[in-house]
Amino acid sequence: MDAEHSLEELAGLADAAGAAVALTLVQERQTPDPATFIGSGKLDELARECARFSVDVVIFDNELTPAQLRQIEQRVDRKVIDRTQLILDIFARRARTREGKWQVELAQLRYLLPRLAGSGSALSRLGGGIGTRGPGETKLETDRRRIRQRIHAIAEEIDAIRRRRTHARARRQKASVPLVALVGYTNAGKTTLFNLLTKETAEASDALFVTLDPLVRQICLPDSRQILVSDTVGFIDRLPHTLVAAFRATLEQVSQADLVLHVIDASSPDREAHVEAVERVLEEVGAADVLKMNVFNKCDLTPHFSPEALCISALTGKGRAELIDAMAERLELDTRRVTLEFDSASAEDRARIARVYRHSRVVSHTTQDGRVAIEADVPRRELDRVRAAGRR
Ligand SMILES: Nc1nc2c(ncn2[C@@H]2O[C@H](COP(=O)(O)OP(=O)(O)OP(=O)(O)O)[C@@H](O)[C@H]2O)c(=O)[nH]1
Ligand SMILES: [Mg+2]
Repeated sequence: MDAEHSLEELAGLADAAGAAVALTLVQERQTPDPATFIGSGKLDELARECARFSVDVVIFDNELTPAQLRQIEQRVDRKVIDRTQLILDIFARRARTREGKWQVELAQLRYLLPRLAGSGSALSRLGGGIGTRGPGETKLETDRRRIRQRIHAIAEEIDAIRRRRTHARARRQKASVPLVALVGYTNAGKTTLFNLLTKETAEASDALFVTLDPLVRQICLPDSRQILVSDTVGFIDRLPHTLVAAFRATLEQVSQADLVLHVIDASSPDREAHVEAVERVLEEVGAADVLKMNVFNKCDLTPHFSPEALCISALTGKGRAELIDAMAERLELDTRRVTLEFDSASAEDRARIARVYRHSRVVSHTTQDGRVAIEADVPRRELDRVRAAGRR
């Protein structure tokens, strides 16, 4: 994404954080200044403009080092934050559930910890080389220790939630209901589509990062099979790493899905860059290998979009039936032909045989000397259990 579009997106993010953009400054440089990121002259200009527009806060589109942040803050005499902090701030505002709040706090603390030394603390105002000992340092150390303890406590809570989720997942696999995870760039229309598919009324809005907490609902396919659909947090270009790490439990659901439905805003001029950003995050959360399907949304705004692509409008409902058909087909097609052996004297194996008939298309069934051999097309999500039976 070029600087101009990236800044437009930053303005959208600022808006989502409740800030109004007073002015925008761009600097073209081969390499950033190691001390102040932007050049010295540009920094003076920034300080002047900040005073002229009575700016409260300066937002950098790039991630700044703790030292750069401090330097710039001193020179412009304003609060300075970077893109990562801005996104963390939005997430903090939006988090609703306990888990969501914890995940955001964890990300914020992890981001804060290495930056704690500066931030205009009493220590740096003592001036000169003072500060190797003394009250300032003691306070800093106490703060650091407290933050580390808090990080530890939160991480444990999140872990507990994650374990419960693993149990829920095990139950789901037992019931063998396939899970379709909606993913996509923020504002692509995931929640609108989720509502269209599930007849839910989750909040969808033009602001960025409206959805943070994962939602899962069951829907019924035309062939009366059930599937689960999940809506989750949107992705963004340069999604802060601390956030990806903190939301790992949430995003892991995506890597466990039977099908990832990548919702793309077909009307966005940055469509390609958004698709790439989403694919990078999918890789980062270990979901690159999950069966994936692209769906182009907002086709009411770009009616002449590629005819080969799956085009829908989550807003008007156009393409809903086609999408459901395509999902059903993908979920069914993704089967493996295997030959399974069972012991007809074992009650466990008889239950497994019943299960194979329930979830697979059986090609042949032969019995000889108490051994049952079944050749069948087995859905991928059943394979693990099937293999467990085969290994015995
Ligand atoms: N014109 C048009 N607008 C749409 C369509 N689908 C969604 N929108 C609008 O796009 C905006 C974002 O929709 P959401 O469903 O909140 O998007 P999201 O991907 O869930 O966004 P986050 O949860 O914030 O990441 C809303 O204003 C929707 O009304 C569509 O098919 N056509
Ligand atoms: Mg949403």
